[in-house]
Amino acid sequence: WTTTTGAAGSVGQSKWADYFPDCGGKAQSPVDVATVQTQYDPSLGPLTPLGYSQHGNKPFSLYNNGHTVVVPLPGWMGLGGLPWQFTAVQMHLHWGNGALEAGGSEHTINGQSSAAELHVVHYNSELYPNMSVAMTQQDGLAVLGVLIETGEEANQAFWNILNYLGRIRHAGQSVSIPAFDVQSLLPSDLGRYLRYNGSLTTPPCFQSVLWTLFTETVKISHTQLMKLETVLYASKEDADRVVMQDNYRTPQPLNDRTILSSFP
Ligand code: 1SD
Ligand code: ZN
Repeated sequence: WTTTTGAAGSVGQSKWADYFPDCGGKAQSPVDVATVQTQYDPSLGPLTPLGYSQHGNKPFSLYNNGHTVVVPLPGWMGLGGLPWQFTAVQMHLHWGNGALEAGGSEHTINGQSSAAELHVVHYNSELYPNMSVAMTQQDGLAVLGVLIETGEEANQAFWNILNYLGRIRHAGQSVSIPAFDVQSLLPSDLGRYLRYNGSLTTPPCFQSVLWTLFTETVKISHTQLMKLETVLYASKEDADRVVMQDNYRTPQPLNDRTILSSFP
């Protein structure tokens, strides 16, 4: 499948289902959240990131996989507050194309895109042995989604990633970076979120994800967003340069799903 970069990418998305049948399924992600149609579920308590701040001073790595920048996460990081124990696997970002006011997030709220979106991917380590097995199971994964907007000030936590993008401009490259507090990338209010069952937003689009989308957004500066949107290439070092942009999937039909909210 082609990368989601550029116009070819958005055309490409409509063809995913030809090669990956699940991409045409009834419980796909992302979705648009119509806030008036969400349903308050008082049983949804605050989520607790476990060990996110204990990086142990072992360096992280940063990897350009040709469609996003990925930070693999150590296995002691996990999530509490869900029906099973989930172990962190990696985090990555989705963004737009450098145009002012252009979208970049995958999830949208009342039809509005945000500039970018952070995903922290976890697998159900209580029921499954690893990510590859879990991603094929209906209750296999939990992904945290954080909507990113631009603000006046630089977000110091995001420099921990953005500072090093220049070292992995080409697809396939990776670099070792100083470890940092992963929780500092998340919004401060982890008690207000939306919850629904959906899928991976890239092929094979398995419908295995319990999605949590925080309602509080995080802010990065315009300069930081521009770095994210212009520094990386989706192409390998020896190939013609293709800037890695618009690596987000557009919202998919909600069908018969209900989006729950953790607050009234
Ligand atoms: O797009 C990512 C994809 O790169 C991969 O990380 C996958 C998990 O194996 O997750 C999707 S996503 O649904 O988290 N966007
Ligand atoms: Zn993602």
